[in-house]
Amino acid sequence: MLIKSKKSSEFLESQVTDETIYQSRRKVLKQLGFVGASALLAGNSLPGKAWAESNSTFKTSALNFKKSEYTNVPDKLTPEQKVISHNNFYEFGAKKDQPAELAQHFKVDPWQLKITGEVDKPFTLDYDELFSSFTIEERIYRLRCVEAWSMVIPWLGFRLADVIKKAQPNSKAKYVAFKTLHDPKQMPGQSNRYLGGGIQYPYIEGLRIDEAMNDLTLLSVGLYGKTLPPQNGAPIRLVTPWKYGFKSIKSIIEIKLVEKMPKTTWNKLAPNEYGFYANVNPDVDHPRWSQASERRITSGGLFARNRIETQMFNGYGEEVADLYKGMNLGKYY
Ligand SMILES: Nc1nc2c(c(=O)[nH]1)N[C@H]1C(S)=C(S)[C@@H](COP(=O)(O)O)O[C@H]1N2
Ligand SMILES: [Mo]
Repeated sequence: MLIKSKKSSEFLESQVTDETIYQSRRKVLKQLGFVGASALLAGNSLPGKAWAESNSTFKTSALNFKKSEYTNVPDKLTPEQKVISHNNFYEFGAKKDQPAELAQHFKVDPWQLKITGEVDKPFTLDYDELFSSFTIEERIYRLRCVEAWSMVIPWLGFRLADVIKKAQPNSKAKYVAFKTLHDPKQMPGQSNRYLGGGIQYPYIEGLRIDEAMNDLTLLSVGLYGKTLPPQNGAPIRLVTPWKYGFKSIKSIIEIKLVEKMPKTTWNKLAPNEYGFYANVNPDVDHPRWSQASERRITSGGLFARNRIETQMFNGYGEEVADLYKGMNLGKYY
């Protein structure tokens, strides 16, 4: 069991920053032999952070949407510029500022998203159909990364449940498996293992069917009123706000209903650190850092101190706690 008792002084005066946790996550990859001198070279030879002003060539477009019951939150929104410039998307580089830069030429149209597997009515959505088949609504959710930083993001999207229902799952459909596009020509991290952090691509994720059908579970096609920028997972990505961010898989091409628990990317890489469930839980620490608190990214510097307590299920217990009744969440982390 990974539950540790919290010493209150431990984190209040913490010297732990995202930077150290991030380095620590990379250390595992290093131990596995994936991050070395060439990774640093690959990172350092890139042209810096000026992209935001000068290099943003990808065009997003305004979307029509309706408000939802999930827009009334007490949290302050994370500024759009931070949402689209501080990203985890290892296909475009394992550093936070790399995806925004290296994904600018990513082609999202044409696109095909297949809904398949244990269903009676498999179907495919092309690029335009991603925006026209379901009613798009706005939902403001907290996003809590396993690295102990968080954001508050106004997503646009629709319920995964509606997509799954349309495909008519059969009785063998117990889990849902997701897959990101595999296209090393466009995604440099997929062909350069130093840039891509040693992950085996394509990136894959999974949910239990009842988690997938939960009202909170969103397929997002936009944020801040517009289509998604590539660094945030264009044209369509998952958002499961009560789970650590790595469950929210980006740039999805396949949603497959399956009978057995699917493999997932970070769990394959370090199973003792990243579980299948990955529910946000302040009482179950990561083996190498505490999950009791997090740094909320608002305005202010990238590594500015803005530490808040992490909430069980990221504050969405009312909606999701029932899914895990009777489960030992220290074991099923
Ligand atoms: N395909 C893919 N999906 C991914 C990732 C990734 O590297 N590849 N990173 C995950 C992680 S660790 C987080 S925290 C979120 C970050 O989403 P954001 O950049 O839109 O904030 O995306 C998740 N989805
Ligand atoms: Mo993350």
